[in-house]
Amino acid sequence: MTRIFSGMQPTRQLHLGNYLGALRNWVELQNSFECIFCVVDLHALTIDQDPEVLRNNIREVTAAYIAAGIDPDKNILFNQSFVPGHSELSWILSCHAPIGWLNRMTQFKEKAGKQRDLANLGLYAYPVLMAADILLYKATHVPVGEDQKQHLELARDIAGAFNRRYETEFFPLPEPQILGEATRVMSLRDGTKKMSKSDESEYSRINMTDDADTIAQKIRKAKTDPEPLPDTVADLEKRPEADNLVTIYAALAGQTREQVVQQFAGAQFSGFKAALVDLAVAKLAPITRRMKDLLADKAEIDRLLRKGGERAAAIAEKNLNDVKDIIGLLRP
Ligand code: AQP
Repeated sequence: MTRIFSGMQPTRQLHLGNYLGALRNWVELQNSFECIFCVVDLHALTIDQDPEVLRNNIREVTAAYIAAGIDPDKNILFNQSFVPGHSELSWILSCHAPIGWLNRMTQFKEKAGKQRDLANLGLYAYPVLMAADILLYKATHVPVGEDQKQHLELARDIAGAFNRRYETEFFPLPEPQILGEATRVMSLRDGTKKMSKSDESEYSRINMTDDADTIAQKIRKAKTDPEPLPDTVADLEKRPEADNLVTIYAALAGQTREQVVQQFAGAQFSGFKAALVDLAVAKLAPITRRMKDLLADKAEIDRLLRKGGERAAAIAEKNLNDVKDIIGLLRP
């Protein structure tokens, strides 16, 4: 049986990378598979949070999921902290994950920076909590952007280590699903850096809540080189900013990069950017409008999260009890 699990952190606003790299693919997957979509609010605690802002961001990410097309009745949509099993399984798995495996995680190295000793333990243990999120539901597939590939490999390693230790096949080994043209959307200011919520520059990303004027301004200011668009994709190889804009266009238009390059071959970037603005606004504006409508009724968002949380908790409780039985924890 295929069961999909994926999530996003409610740390600031979602951006085009989150949308094209993950969320938009979820919308497709919900038509064919059983899906569990989570707002991973416990993960968000790995950075300092203002409680009121965090509460709002949890509702905003929920609204973004629904506005992008996730059906909260058909799928399970909930916030992670509603289901205590995530933290509990995370502890159990952390006792099966050698520190050496965690030391290899590049995201921790990047986020902790030079002052590694001052980074919090949660940031270090983040991939184990992520493994618990997935394995708590015995999910088989996890649609993510390319940046999460290493964490997914760790989740597979931990599941395998658990299965071997207890001579069981209890946990499926979850498969990453890295889908679409835009698996790694880059910063609009630096084509070698991933578009990220935590980038200091607002001009590095397009947020899902940006209005048409802001989107236009950010795309117009996006870094490019002086050359016009080439006529083959191979010629984009050493032009990361140009490559990124072509990739974004292709993903938004539902085309391949080859098709985009053929359509705009020889065009100046000023003209291409104008076409990209129109396309981005046309695709994002309806989502932004729907998000605003949804956020006007916070009680309804909370109700949907609670309903989804209760459905998630039922699956989680059964699986966690099975794990406790396997490892010898008494359930008197
Ligand atoms: N630039 C990106 N291109 C493609 N996919 C991306 N994702 C994130 N950035 C890009 C995918 O979005 C999903 C949710 O990510 P997250 O909320 O867990 O945050 P993150 O991966 O840590 O990325 P952010 O948004 O850049 O946040 P910060 O700045 O806090 O690190 C994941 O599937 C991810 O792959």
